[in-house]
Amino acid sequence: MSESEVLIGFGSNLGDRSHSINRALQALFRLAETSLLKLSSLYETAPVGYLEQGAFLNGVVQLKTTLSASQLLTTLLAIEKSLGRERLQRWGPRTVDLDILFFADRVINEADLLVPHPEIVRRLFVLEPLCEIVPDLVHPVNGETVADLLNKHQMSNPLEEPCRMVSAPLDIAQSKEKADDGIFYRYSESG
Ligand code: A4P
Ligand code: MG
Repeated sequence: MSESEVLIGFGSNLGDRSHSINRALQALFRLAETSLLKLSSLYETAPVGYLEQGAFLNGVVQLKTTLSASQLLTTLLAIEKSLGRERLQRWGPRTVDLDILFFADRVINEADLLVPHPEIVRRLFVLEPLCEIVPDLVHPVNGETVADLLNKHQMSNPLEEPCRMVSAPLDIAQSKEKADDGIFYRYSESG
C-alpha cells in the first residue's frame, strides 16, 4: 500500500472557530489510514475574496495517508459537513473549510479536484503557515519552494495585513497519547 505525504489547509470564521478546527483535526487524526506529521501554529487572518465577513483562523497540517486524493477529498467534505458547514456563498463565511494544498508531488486537474490548490501562491494565510512547517517543499508546477513563494508574495504585496499568530500547536506526539482530548490548540475567542 503506498503512502503519500499531503498538506491540508484549514480555516474557520463562524462560531467557535478554534473549537471547529480542533474537531476537524481530531476527525483527521482518527482516520485509520492516516497519521499526523506536522501542524502549524494557528493564525488569525483578514478575510480574502469576500471582505464583508469576520476574521478567519487558519493553519496547515501535514499528514501521511494511504487514501487516494479523491478518497481524501470525499473524507474532507464529510468532515466539513459533520461540523455544520453549509455552502451558502462562494468564499463566504464557514464553520470549517478543508482544502488539499499538496498531495505528494502530484498534479491533478479534475473537475472536482485541483492539486496543488490553485490559490496557494496568492494567499498569505496559506503561505505563512505552510512556510512554518515545510519551507523547503517544492511546488510541483512552478518548481519554487514554499519559502520562495512566501517571499515573492510579500514583496509584491507590501501593504497586505500580516497574519497574526494566536496559538502554538500542542506537541503532536503528546496529542497522540491523548487522542481523545482532541485539543490541538488552546485558544479562547474571548482572548
Ligand atoms: N476542490 C477543487 N480542488 C480542491 C482542493 N484542492 N481541495 C473542489 C479541496 N476542494 C477542492 O469547495 C468547492 C469545491 O472545490 C469542493 O467541493 C471540491 O470539489 P468549497 O470549499 O465548497 O468552496 P468555497 O470554499 O466556497 O470556494 P473555494 O474556491 O474552495 O474557496 P476557498 O479557496 O476554500 O477559499 N480568507 C481568509 N483569511 N482565510 C480563509 O481561509 N477562505 C476562503 C475560501 C476565502 N477567504 C479566506 C479564506
Ligand atoms: Mg474549500
